[in-house]
Amino acid sequence: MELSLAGQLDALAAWRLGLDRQTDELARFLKDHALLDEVPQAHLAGLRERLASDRLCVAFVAEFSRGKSELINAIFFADTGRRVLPATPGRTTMCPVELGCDAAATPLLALLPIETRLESRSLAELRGQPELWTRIRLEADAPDRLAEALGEVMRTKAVSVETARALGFWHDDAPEDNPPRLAEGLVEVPAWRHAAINYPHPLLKRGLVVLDTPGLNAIGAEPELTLSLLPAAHAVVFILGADTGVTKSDLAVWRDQLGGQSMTRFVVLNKIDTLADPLLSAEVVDGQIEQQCRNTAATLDVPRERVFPLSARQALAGRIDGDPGALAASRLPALEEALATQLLPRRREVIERLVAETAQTVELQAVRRLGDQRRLIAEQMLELRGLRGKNTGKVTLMIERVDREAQEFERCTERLAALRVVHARMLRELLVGLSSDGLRDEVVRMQREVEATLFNLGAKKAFIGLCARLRERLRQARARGQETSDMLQATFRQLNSDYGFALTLTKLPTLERCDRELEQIERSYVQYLGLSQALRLAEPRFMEQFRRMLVSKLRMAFENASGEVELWHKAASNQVDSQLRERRRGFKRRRDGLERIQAAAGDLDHRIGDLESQDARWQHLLTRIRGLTGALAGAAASDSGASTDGPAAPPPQRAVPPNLALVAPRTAAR
Ligand SMILES: Nc1nc2c(ncn2[C@@H]2O[C@H](COP(=O)(O)OP(=O)(O)OP(=O)(O)O)[C@@H](O)[C@H]2O)c(=O)[nH]1
Ligand SMILES: [Mg+2]
Repeated sequence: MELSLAGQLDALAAWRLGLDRQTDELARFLKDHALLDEVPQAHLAGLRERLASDRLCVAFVAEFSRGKSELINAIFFADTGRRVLPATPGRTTMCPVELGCDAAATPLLALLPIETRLESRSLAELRGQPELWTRIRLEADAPDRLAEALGEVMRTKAVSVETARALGFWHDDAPEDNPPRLAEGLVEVPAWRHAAINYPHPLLKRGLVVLDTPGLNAIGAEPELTLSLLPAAHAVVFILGADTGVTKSDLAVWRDQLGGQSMTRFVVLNKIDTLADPLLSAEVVDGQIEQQCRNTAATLDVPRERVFPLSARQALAGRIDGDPGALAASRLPALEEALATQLLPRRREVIERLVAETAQTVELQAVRRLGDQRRLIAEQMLELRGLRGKNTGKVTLMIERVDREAQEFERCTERLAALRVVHARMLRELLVGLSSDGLRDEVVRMQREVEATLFNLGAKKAFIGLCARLRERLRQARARGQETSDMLQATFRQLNSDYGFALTLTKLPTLERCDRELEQIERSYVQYLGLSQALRLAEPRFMEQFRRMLVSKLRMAFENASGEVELWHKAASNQVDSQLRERRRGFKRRRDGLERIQAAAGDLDHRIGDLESQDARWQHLLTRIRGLTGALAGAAASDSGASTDGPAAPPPQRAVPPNLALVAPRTAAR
C-alpha cells in the first residue's frame, strides 16, 4: 500500500493543490478588477482553508488483543525494520493513540495524564493547553529508541480503588469489568488519557491521520472516543481474530462504538495464520477462512467484500524480512488496495461539492456586479445615441434631466435606511434561535431532566427531547429566514421598479449541513446513552464532561449555520450598497459625458466609442470569470467517479484533524 495509497494520496494532494492554485488565481483576478467584495472573498478564503487543512482520518477499532497495533505496524512502520508500536498478548495499548504528521513540528509523542479526567474539560478543550501534556521527542531514524519511547502508551499506574472510581475505571455495580486488585488493595489504571504522535512517515506527511484505540473496556472507556474521536474519522478498520471469531464482546464494540457512525467501515479477520493446520491441505484451510468471512459478514451485516482475512503478524514479518512471498501469503495487500481505492474517491466527493458550490456563488456575485455595470453603460449609450444630430440646447435639457433623475433617485436612501433597520431586526431574531446561549440553555434543561429521573434512566429520552427542541430551533430559524427573504424579495422588486435598481436576492441557505451534523450527533449520542455508560451520568464529574462535550459539538454545528445566514445577509446588503454606489457614479458619468459633449460638439461619437469599448471590456471580464469559475469546478469534478461504492461519506465535522491540532495547537479550545 505504501505505493498505491501513497500514490493515491499524492494524486489527491496534487489535485487539491491545483484547486488551491486555481482558487487563488480566481481571487486575484477578481481583486485586480475590483470585483472581489467581502462576501465572495470570505467564500474563497474559506475554500482555501479547507483545501489546506483537508486530512484523511482512519481509525482502528476492536476488542483488546485483536491485533490493531500490529496491523498499524505492518502497514506503516515495517520500513523501520521492527515492531514499533507495542503489540503484545493481553491489553497493550492503554489509551487512544493518534498518529499524524505536522512537518512544521519536530517528531514528538505528546501524552495527556489520566488525572485530567478528574476535571470536566473535554479532550478538545485540553488540546489547546500544551502545558498539561508530557512531551517526548522521538528519534524517527533510530527505530529501537523510537519503539522504546512509544512504549509509553502501555504505561499504567497503581491507584487506590477510590481514585480508580473517580477516574471512571471502577464501578461497584459492574464488578466483572473492574481491573483486578493488586497487592495492598491498589488497582492498575492507564497512566495516560490520550497520546498524539507526530511522525514523519510518507503517508502521514501526505495528510493521513491514523487512530489506534485501546481495546474496549466498556466501563473504563471515555465517552470522548465514541462521541468525538470516532465520528471525526472518515473510515474505520474493525478487527476480529480468526482464532476467536465474532465474540459477544466484539459484537458489543461493533454495535456500541460503531453502530451510530456513518463512516466507511472495513472489517479485518486477523490472525489467519493461526488457522494453518498441518493435518489439512491449504485448500481446505482456505475454504475454512472463506466460510468464516461469510459468517462474519452475515453476523455484522456487511457485504462479504468488506471483510478482509489476513495476518498482520505475517505481513509485518514478511515486510521486515523483505519476503514478498510471505507478504502475499499474509493477504494484507488486499486490504491496503481497498483502503487506497475506496477511501480517496469519497474524500474527493466532499471537496468537489464544496468547490462547485463556492465557484457557483462567486460567479453569481461577480456576474451580477458586471451586469450592473453593463446596464449603466447601456443606459448611457441609449441616451447619447438619441443625441446624435441634436443641438447643444437639447444637451442642456438632458443635463437638467439627469440632475432631476439624480435628485429623484436620492429619495431612495430613506427607503433603504428603513429597509436596513427592518432587515437587521429580522436577522437578529433569527440568529438568537441559533446562538450559543440558546444552546446552553437547552442543554442545561436536558441536564435537569436527566437528573430528575431515577438512576438517570431517562437520559436517552431527555437527550432525544433536546434534539427535537434543537431541530425546532432550526425549523424556526428557517421559517424566519424565509420571512426575511420574502420581505427582501418584495422590497427589492419595489426598489427595482421605482428606482431602476437591479437587485436580485441570492438563495436563502438551507442550513442542511447543520441538520446533517445534528443528526450525526444524535445518532452517536443516542447509541451511547443506550449503554451501561448512561448510568455513569449519575456522577457529577462525568455529567459535566458529557455536557461540555455536547455543548461544544452543538456549538460548532450551529455556528456554521449562523455563519451561513450572516453571509447571506451580508451579500444582500452589500449588493444594495454597491448598486447604490454604482447608480450614483452612473449619474455623475452621464452628467460628465453630457458636459463634455456640450463643450465640444464633435465629442459625441468619441464618447459613444468610449462607452462601447468599456462595455466590451466588461463583456470580456465576464467571459474570463465564467472561464475561471468553470475551470475550477471542472477541475474539481474531473475523474471523481472512480471506484466508489455506496453513498458518499458525510462531510467531516471539523476540518483540522484532532492530532495535528494538538501537536501544533492552531485554535484555542472553546
Ligand atoms: N498469530 C498472530 N498473532 C497476531 C497477529 N496480529 C497480532 N497478533 C498478536 O496478537 C497480540 C495482540 O496484538 P496487538 O496488536 O497488541 O492487539 P491490539 O488490538 O492492539 O490490543 P490492545 O492494544 O490491547 O487493544 C500480539 O501478541 C500480537 O503479536 C496475527 O496476524 N497473527
Ligand atoms: Mg494495541
